Amino acid sequence: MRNKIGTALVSLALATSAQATLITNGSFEDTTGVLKSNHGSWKIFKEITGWTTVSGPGIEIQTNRTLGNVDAQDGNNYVELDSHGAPNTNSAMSQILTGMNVGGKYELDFFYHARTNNGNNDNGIDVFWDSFSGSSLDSFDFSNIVVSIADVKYRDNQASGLTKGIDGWFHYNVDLWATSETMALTFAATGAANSLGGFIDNVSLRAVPEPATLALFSLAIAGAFASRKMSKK
Ligand SMILES: [Ca+2]
Ligand SMILES: [Ca+2]
Ligand SMILES: [Ca+2]
Repeated sequence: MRNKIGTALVSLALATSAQATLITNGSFEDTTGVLKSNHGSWKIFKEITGWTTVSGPGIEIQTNRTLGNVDAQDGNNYVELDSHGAPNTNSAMSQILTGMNVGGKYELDFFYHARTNNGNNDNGIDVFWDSFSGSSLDSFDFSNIVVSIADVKYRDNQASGLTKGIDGWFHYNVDLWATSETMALTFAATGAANSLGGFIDNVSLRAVPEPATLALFSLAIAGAFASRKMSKK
C-alpha cells in the first residue's frame, strides 16, 4: 500500500512541476539552420533549429562573454534581435507550436538582458502569442502582445539590489492559454534600430495540468489512503 501512495505522489509531482518544455532550442545552443553572415563570435541566421525570422535581417546569435561581460544565461549562446544587416530594422523570430490543448494553460519562462544604457527604448522586446484564426496566423496583432519590455538599460540588469535572475538576467514568467491547436510564440525587438538591443535566452513553455487532472491525482491518493485504512481492520 505504501508503494501505491508513493506512486500517486510521484505522479502528482511530475504533473505539477516536471512538464517538459514544448520549445525547441529555447537556449539557442543548436545553430543548425540557414546562416546569412558569420562574424565569428556573432552570426546572423535566417533560421535556426526551432526558430524562423519573421521580420528584419535575421536572428543574431551571440556566443559566450562577447558583449560587456554578459555571459549566456544558459549554455554559450543567446539572441539579440536588434540584428545586424539589411534591412536596417529590428528583427522578430517565431516558433510554431502544434498539438496545443485549446483552452489549456501554459507557463512561459525566458530571460532578458539589456545591452545599452541608451534611452529611446533601445533594448525593447515585445513577446507575441498568436493563434490561427481560420487558416491564417493572427500574427503581429498588437492585442496578442503578452510581454512588453521597454526602456530597460544595461545598468538596470547589472545593478545590485534589484530582483534579477542568474548573473543579472531578468527572469520573466507568464501564464498563457492556447486559443487554437497551433500557436506561434514570437519575440520582436522594439525601439531604436541601431544593431544593439535586448538579449533573450533560455525560453521554455510548459503545459500546466488542468484542475481536473489534479483532482484525479488527489482522488488516487485519497483512494490509496482509504484502502490502507480498510486493510488495517
Ligand atoms: Ca543559451
Ligand atoms: Ca545586434
Ligand atoms: Ca536598439
